[in-house]
Amino acid sequence: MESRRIILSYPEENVALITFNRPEKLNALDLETRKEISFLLDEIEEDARCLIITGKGKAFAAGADIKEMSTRTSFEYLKISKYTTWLNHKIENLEIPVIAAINGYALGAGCELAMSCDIRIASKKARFGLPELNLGIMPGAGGTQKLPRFIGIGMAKRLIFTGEIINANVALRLGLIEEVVEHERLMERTLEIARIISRKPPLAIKLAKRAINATMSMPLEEGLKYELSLAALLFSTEDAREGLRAFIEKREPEFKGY
Ligand code: DAK
Repeated sequence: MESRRIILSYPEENVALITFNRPEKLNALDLETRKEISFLLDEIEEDARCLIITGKGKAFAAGADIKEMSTRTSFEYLKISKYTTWLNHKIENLEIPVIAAINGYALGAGCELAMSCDIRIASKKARFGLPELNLGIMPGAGGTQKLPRFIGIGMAKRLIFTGEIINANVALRLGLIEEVVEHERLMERTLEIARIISRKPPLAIKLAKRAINATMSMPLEEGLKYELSLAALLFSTEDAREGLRAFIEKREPEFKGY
């Protein structure tokens, strides 16, 4: 499917790819783009086992669309939160893993969206930052909540207060991203990881993701109880029987998805 702001494709079986498609504006995230992603997520969740998000041109996404923001009121922001804060939350809690393939600038809302993905693979050309304060505003779609969780309170405050833009190697060292690759290898490497994920038993992936996401804000003891209930539940699946049996029989498992 192709539209003005987003390209949705399926580069491999069970792997969906969303590409931000407004390179002339460095893929600035306007409301139309956000709505398009939001509408596509339900379909992708049903049709794919892994989603990759990337950007066309020299940016992943250089932030919210500043021109559009310049006339927006507080009231309007509250009204469209479904497409800002809660869109990121939806991506974070999608039932399939989401990988950000960060090809260039991931600034402001672009960085917030990347932080909402499960895994971040970046090109050496990628740049990261939350420079909202330069504009007299502040991160408003998860930035102040998620950046400290990724890189610690002190470094998050430094980046947010100064608006400093960091490169991919620094982002890797700080723990904001999981891997840096040569620019030309970005999609190849991301697809490699997506392929591995898409061949795992989907219910196990879904519950493992849920166990991690749902318990991050719980005390450890509560998290352990939650994990136990999900881990025990998986023993009722055919895929668990198959995976365990295949190991014992020294063969590759054939997962069916139930
Ligand atoms: N919005 C709109 N247009 C943008 C843009 C953006 N964020 N970033 C770049 N562009 C446009 C430029 O205006 C330019 O368009 P034309 O002038 O050609 O029409 C084109 O993209 C190319 O950009 P440049 O000419 O500037 O390219 P350079 O290579 O020279 O510079 C740059 C690249 C990334 C350093 C520069 O473009 C830049 O500084 N961009 C702005 C980065 C930024 O400040 N990002 C944060 C935006 S604020 C909230 C939720 C979320 C947010 C706020 C509230 N609530 C729920 C309340 C989020 C806020 C943000 O993300």
